[in-house]
Amino acid sequence: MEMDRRTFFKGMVFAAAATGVAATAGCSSQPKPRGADADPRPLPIPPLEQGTLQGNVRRFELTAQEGEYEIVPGTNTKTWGFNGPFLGPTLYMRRGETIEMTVRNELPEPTVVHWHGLHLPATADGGPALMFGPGETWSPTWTVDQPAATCWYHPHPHEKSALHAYRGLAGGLIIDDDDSAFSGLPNDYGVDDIPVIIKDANFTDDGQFDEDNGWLGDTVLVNGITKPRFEPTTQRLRLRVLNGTTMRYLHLTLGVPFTVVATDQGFLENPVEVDGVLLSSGERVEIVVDLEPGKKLMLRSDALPDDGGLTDKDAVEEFQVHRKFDLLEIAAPPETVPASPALASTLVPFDAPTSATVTREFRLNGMEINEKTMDMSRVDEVIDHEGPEIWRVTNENSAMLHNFHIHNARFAVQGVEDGDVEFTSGWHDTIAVPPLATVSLLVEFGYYPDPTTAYMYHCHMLNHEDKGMMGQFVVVKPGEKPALAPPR
Ligand SMILES: [Cu+2]
Repeated sequence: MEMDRRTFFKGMVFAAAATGVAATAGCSSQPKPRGADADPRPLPIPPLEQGTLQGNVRRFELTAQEGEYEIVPGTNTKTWGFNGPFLGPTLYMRRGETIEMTVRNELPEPTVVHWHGLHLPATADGGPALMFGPGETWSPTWTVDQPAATCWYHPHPHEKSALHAYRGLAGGLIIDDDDSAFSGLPNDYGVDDIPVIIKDANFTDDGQFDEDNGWLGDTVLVNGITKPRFEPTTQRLRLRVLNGTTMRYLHLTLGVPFTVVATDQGFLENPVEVDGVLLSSGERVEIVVDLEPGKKLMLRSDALPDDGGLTDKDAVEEFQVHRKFDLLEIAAPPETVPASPALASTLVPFDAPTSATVTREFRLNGMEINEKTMDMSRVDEVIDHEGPEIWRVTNENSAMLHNFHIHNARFAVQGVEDGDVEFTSGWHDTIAVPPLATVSLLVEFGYYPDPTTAYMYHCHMLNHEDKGMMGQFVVVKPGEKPALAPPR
């Protein structure tokens, strides 16, 4: 069925090209998402899980489990989730706290959980060497030592990250601090500070996840359901948007200008007004939008600007860069709601260093990085100092989208050669690397020397990661040699 559809689109593209019409196949004729004809349902808000706080220690318990969930109205889909049938609670933690996490595996197979965007010891990072089996628990601990940010957590088992996340193992993670209660910035979780976790899926005829054909799903979910609607009670909303899809890039629009206040790794120095923002798989963005009485909005994913940098017609079609989706309806606010105070014009000083003593090159090609596929027993890079590094990442493929994520790190984009990356301000941990482009990243790592356990860098299109598009680095003391412990 998938092949038939692809063949059909190819025909459309070629026919359009032959008649000299701009190739816009897929805009009006794209497959109808599941649940599209149903009435909107209220946007589910994942519970805010604050754990238990004793002194400075915050303890969480997460259980990865099987379940069923009504993703599409009237259909029970078999799912996986944390502490519930599908997705997981939003974890809340504050800078300076010690976290004691207990994750229990009640799934039928091994998994492990990666805290995406966090700076922490490698033994807590949740790489594939730390997988644990059914009935087992894993109890990582770390101290939160980074600015406020919207992060997330998802599985990272060897060659199965895409499948586990696709089945529903993903949740938001909010890091808070004492420096980010900015004037006019909404921060009432679930009221005006809203998590927007976007996933996509294909379904079989009997309403189950299609796991053979699910990597660019025709149906897009927000917080776990199709066709959600949010009823605002305030004039201003802050949306913490996560692209939790396996490999679908999103071009977020609202039909009105909106304001970006934070990227993956926290607040910008100054809010930036935009008409849209591109989010590759794994990236987050915090946006603020002012609503007008009587006017509803639709958060959408639009066609990717510049086709995502793809020029090859088959690739344009393969990666579905023209697809458009309604994501989240935002109902009109009450007429009586008071206007919010002006949003602060200065947020967090941007203090990225401008130079580094070590430069490394990473060439993404096919499912390889620097001509290698992932090997859990191999250390690809050794970082034996605390200072920043420059990582130059090139997508050598003209006809493939890739992006790049570094664990235990934040980076500033120093430059983009031979391509365009739409939003480069601020601190990131995941970024699109357009076809044939090179991005230069000024990377700061958490410094937790440990020769025994590796961190990962990889393409965050999870299907690519699982096919081997990943490498390992260890952080050690000056002069120290890596000595990987055997997988757990
Ligand atoms: Cu990739």
